[in-house]
Amino acid sequence: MVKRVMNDQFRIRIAGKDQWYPFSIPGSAMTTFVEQGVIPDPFDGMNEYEVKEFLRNDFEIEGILKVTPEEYQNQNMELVFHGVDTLADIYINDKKLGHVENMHRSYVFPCKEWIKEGENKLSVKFFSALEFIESRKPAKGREITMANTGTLLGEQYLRKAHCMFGWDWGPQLPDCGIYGNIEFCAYGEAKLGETLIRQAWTKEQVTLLLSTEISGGTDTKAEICYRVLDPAGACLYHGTKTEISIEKPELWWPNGYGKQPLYSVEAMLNIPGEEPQKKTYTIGLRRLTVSQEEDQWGKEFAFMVNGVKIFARGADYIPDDCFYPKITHEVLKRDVEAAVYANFNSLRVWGGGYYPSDDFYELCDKYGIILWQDFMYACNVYDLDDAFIENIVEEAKDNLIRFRNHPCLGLICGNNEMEVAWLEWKDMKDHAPSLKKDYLLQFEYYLANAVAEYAPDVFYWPSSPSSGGSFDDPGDENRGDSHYWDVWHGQKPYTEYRKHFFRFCSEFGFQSLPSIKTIEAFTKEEDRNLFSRVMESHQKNPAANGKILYYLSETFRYPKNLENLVFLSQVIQGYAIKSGVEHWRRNRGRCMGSIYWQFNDNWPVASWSSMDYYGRYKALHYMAREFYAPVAGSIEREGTVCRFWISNETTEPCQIKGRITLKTLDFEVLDQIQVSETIDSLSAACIFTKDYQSLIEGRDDSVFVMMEYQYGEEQQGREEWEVFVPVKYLKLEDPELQLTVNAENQLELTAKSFAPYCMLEDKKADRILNKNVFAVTAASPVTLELCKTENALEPDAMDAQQWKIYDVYHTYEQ
Ligand code: BMA
Repeated sequence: MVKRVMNDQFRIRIAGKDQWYPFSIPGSAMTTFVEQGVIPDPFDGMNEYEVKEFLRNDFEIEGILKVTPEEYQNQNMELVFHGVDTLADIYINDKKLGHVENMHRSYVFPCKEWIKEGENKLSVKFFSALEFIESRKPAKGREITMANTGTLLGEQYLRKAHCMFGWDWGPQLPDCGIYGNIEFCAYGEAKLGETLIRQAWTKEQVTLLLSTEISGGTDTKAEICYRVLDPAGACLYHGTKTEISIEKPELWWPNGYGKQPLYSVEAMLNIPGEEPQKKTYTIGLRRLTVSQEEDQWGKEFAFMVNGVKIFARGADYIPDDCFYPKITHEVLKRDVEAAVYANFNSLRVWGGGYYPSDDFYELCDKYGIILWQDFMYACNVYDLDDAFIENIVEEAKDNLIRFRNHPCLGLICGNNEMEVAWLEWKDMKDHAPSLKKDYLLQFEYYLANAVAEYAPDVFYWPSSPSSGGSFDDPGDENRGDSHYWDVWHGQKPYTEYRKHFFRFCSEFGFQSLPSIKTIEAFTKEEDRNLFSRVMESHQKNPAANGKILYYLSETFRYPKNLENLVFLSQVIQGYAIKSGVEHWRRNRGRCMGSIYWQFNDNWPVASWSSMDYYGRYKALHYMAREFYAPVAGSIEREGTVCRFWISNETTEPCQIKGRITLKTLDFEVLDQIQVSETIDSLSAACIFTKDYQSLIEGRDDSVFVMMEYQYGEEQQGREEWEVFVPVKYLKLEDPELQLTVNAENQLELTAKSFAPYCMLEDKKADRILNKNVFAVTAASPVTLELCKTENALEPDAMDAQQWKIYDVYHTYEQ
């Protein structure tokens, strides 16, 4: 068996032009022609529009496939294309092997009869997706008239990441190329296919049920044999049995609930006289499903792992780049580490993007991130003709087979927001009833059946949000999952989150501006104004800059410059999401998940993300580390009454020692009580309630309340604070912040008076602190240190000067 990835010695040209340019795989028209200086960087200034026009071209790539005499002896040869984006004809030695039109699929072309010994010319002709969607003539009576905000109409006809045609956070840059790889395979009689690994559980043991496909040959002497290795690499089984029991399995748990031990299963195909073929799968031993028990409110919706119902804490993942070949292992690792940093235990792979590479699933296995995996359909109407049906079923099959064995896979979902759209969105309801019927066929028949066939143990959910499908009130808050956008799109105050008790909130979000360093990367000095053309172009939701200012005005004073506007926009975003999450965690049991919109960006832009395109954490991301912590305190204030809560998402009871204090802004203690409580595992409890009315009378703008608490063996200390008026009315004084480096090479920030929302940003490199966005609530310093994630830069000697300090007092003119 020969299996070779082809990635060098390729070249590319614009169709019809003579000049060739070097091309590497993965690669695309945009990656190459930006690098070659033929087109400008689309992320800089307003260049995206020029680059979009460039993508009206067709392109050709060519490469050489060398086949040795020994390889040529093989009976079968195949070219396998992973991630061809999107419309293309594929040739070997000028013989057309086929036409492809789905970037989400893998295509296998048998090609022995066209291949010769020595050099073979492999070529791919790409056709412009932009031209395709513009020239597509819809079937009569089935016209599609709707596209998402910022998205080009017609993209629903093409199986290409929808957001490549623009979204309300992304530019319209429908690139083309190969973002996966091309493999050359040569084999004899038969080829080893994929193995489905099922797990049958009893109390004490798990039995692996293995079934493997063989393609190509019918040789009855072919034999499949398996090897199972435990997490330490010791062999547990070697032989031909297809039912393999593992005693005392080491359980795989999501992040925060236990370890992620990984076993491996090797499948080998032995054919007499041939070299054995082998595939290895990394698996985790766990039972993972979604529990939908009926209860007093309706029906719960909770990931259940090894019998434990967990509260899902995470965000919605979108493609990391408009240049898909640039979404490398390093980028995905950065993402998953950022998720772990912020105490996520889950991510939702949102349906308007792409299916990430295997690396992503492997990283999520390793770090314990449960995936809510959408199929790639979002906010759309699809014309379900026979060719489309065949195409999407094959797409589902390819991807289900690819990720079904991963322990991180928690759920597969049909689409984003389409069920609810058919019932509630005016633009959607305008379409022909036959298209609405097709919705059911697509998601509740074809794709549901594909899951049942290729990933039979994975929970399937028809849409997000949904109450279970069949247009049965998908917006019902008492069943299934919910998307909530009245805060932000509906411009309601973020206190509204508290009026809702969703069973699982899989989308809710709030925008902010990206880091000033990020803005500097795509603007010239004269563009650095929120309402400049360039800034508005890097904001794809038309009303959003206005909303940022509106929400800001509710809480903060008018900022004195762009830098401070950026900072405050991020703080407001963080605070809004925090208030939603804390409320839902306080209602654990009724609500079992909060997945905020959105985790990341695909270019430098103002958006709902908590981490910007360059991987820079916004205030929200730092705040998520606190509000998503397994043990997290929160203060629920209503007028002058404060309720102090602890949420314990660990599987052990948690012993809390705390202190609740009312202070003046210059740190004078007005009231203090000690608390000591045990919080049950997997629950939330209010540990203290107090009405501060009489204590704050006449000075509500000059006091703050705080809860300090310690827990765990290391007596980790954390705090929460709250004020009784909007921060803009607080009589803040200059805290005269001092940043120093102590003997342990840690940073220490000291303030003379209350300094809410301090945030430190490294002026040079992008460094991640173990804590950021915090208040200085006492005369003693707040101590911070650099995080040493595997990815983070090694700390050089800390230098206080290299940190820019943001704080509320200095955001406005005095
Ligand atoms: C959600 C998402 C996206 C969109 C976001 C913000 O509904 O599914 O469609 O980007 O809202 O508007």
